[in-house]
Amino acid sequence: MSKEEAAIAAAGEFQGCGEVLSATPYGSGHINDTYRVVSRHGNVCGSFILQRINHNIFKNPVALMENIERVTLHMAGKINGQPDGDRRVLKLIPILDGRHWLHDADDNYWRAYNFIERARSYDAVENTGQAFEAGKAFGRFQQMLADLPQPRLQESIPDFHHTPKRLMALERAIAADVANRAASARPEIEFALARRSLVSRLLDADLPERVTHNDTKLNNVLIDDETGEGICVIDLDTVMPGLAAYDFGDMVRTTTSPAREDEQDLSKVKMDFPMFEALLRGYLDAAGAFLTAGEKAVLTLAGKLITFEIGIRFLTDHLSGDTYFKVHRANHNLDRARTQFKLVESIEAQEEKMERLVRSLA
Ligand code: ADP
Ligand code: GN1
Ligand code: MG
Repeated sequence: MSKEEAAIAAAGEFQGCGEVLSATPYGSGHINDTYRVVSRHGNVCGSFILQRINHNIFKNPVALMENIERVTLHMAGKINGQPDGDRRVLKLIPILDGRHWLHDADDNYWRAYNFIERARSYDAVENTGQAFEAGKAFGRFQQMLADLPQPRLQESIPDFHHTPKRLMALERAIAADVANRAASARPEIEFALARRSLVSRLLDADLPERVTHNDTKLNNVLIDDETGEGICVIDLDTVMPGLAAYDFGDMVRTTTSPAREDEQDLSKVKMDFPMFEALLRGYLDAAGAFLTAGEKAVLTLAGKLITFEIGIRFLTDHLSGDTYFKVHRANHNLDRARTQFKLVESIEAQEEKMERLVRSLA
């Protein structure tokens, strides 16, 4: 059975799916397999999103799905009654027995969401309006989850943003050099090791734990085609306890550079200051009221540190023979690491100006 055939078979298990016509790979994520499923009810065709959860990476898919159930229900309660409410939060579709995931005979875990129509995600930022809207959407997301009732969410990936542990993993990968790539990645390895003093700075800052998204890439927010609003935050696998700074940091990484994450022409990669300003304004518009002074004080640092952290992770995966992130060409993870490190340099060059802006607005 091909991957698409397996997806079509899985799609047929979800309630109200009708007659499944097709399942087409969708989006540009690095971990899960995402499909847009088209199905027919009588003469009417509709779409939904189907995802196969990568359980080599998410070791406890049921715990992950329980987190998503709680989070989507909580947000739906807040959004209930708002105009366009059903496009503002993901809604899980149940299977016939009422559960929100399917565990198939091949040990795959699947889930399905309503398809948010008339909106799309962007892999690279195009204008300051998008940066503002992305910042605002993720800020609102944190705000809606600030009063999520106990118990604490489960950690879908423990130590996900523990940068010192990410650096230790890089050091292990350099020493093991299983793919024999360390020699050709010397400049990137040196770049990373020269910045070891950076890695513990957020953990040392004594910041409050919150419910955070933890994967706030620009392409994890859907932008409304007509109004340009950041209408729905998606990709909820890593929603778990974290620091607000992790989310803002990953927004800076993906929403201030006009280049894609794997751009090979490094001259195109930079932290664009007007984008940063728009992103910051959008984020503070939604989150400024609940963030503490300590959280506001680390926003620039967060941008640099989280960009550095993801760079370390791409480099580690390159040295380990590309076992974690999906790759589509030779040296793909190395190219991704290079863009992150170029961005870190660009942030370093503008850090004082960024700091001044944060102090004036936050
Ligand atoms: P991944 O973990 O692979 O990044 P995502 O959940 O981000 O998976 O989905 C991949 C892409 O599919 C997104 O960038 C977005 O374009 C699209 N997408 C995901 N969920 C929806 C949805 N409910 N409605 C419309 N498009 C969606
Ligand atoms: C992965 O699933 P996706 O593509 O949205 C990764 C993130 C990285 C990102 C880099 C679970 O996100 O942590 O920042 O790639 N997700 C996981 O693009 O590791
Ligand atoms: Mg995604």
